[in-house]
Amino acid sequence: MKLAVVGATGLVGSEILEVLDEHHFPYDELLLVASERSVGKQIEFKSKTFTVIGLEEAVAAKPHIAIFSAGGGTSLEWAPKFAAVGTTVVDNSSAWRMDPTKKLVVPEINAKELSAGDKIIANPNCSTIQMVLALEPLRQRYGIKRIVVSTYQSVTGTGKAAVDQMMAERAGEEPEMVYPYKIDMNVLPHIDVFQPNGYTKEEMKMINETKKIFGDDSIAVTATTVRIPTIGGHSESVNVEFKQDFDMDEVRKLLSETPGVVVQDDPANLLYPMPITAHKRDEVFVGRLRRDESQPNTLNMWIVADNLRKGAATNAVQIAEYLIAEGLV
Ligand code: A2P
Ligand code: 11C
Repeated sequence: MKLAVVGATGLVGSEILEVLDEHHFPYDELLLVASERSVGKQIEFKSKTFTVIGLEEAVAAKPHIAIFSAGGGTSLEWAPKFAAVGTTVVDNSSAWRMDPTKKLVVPEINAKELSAGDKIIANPNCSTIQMVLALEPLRQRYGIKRIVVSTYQSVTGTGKAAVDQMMAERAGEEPEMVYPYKIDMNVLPHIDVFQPNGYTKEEMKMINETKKIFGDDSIAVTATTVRIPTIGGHSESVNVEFKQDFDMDEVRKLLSETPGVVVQDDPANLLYPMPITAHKRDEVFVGRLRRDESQPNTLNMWIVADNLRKGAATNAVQIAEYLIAEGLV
């Protein structure tokens, strides 16, 4: 098993390496790939020294799987080149997600759709993954009519430069601006670029990706995505209207029995999900479960996950693990 990590020097790339290690991922050879700027750079991983290689060299090595996290442009140009030599690409960018010929996969929900012919597989956006994973058992049981989501997203979702901006502001230093405004001590109702309909691209990702993963265009979704000055994870307030009525005890039971989901819902003891406790964890945390008393069949939930883990690295590694386990590579 030859595995390539493309974008190995980035925030998600280094998280992928941590997850590979923690999961005891069964590779025989590991190729660490980045831009020409980083070629020749040495990376220490599991007491070994790896030399970063470029994309041409990585394609020539014909890895069985390449996990990409190097931006949409790199994926658009290079994923087909890997696929052409027989590599299965698991791509973290938004480049292929809405391509009708590509699968958009959260393994716990729809990995069964994958076949050996899928050479480019898309990993959803982080804020979408954590929401759909927590909603899936409830969707199966009650059916979903409409989702209203508002997010509180970590600066790590933007990349290392954004973390640097926040930390420089916090230290009273002159920051290199990544966001249009100060992020520390502030909240930006703006993630990714604005679209002609007034929504941001991040909001449209949540809307469109949710429908594709659930395989149901009839589900109504609306989103407001917001950047807050935190690291550790993305938080989401989700208001979901079901087709049928539900029972609160059953909702808790269904969620607590869902692999990858942890219920933290004990307000009397001040237990609820937070980015600080979700940080570096692979699971999605759910709490503040309560009936929306303003309309029938509707539930309020608070969902938190480490966006670099289940939102990116962990989900991608799980797809790769599934491909190996099912003999699809
Ligand atoms: P490099 O470090 O050589 O720039 P982040 O989102 O944290 O900034 O990380 C982006 C990752 O994608 C880095 O590993 C970066 O490598 C990689 N990357 C960016 N542009 C390219 C490119 N054109 N080809 C290959 N890797 C790229
Ligand atoms: C953010 N969700 O938090 C974004 C980062 O489509 O994979 C991931 C962007 C993507 O800014």
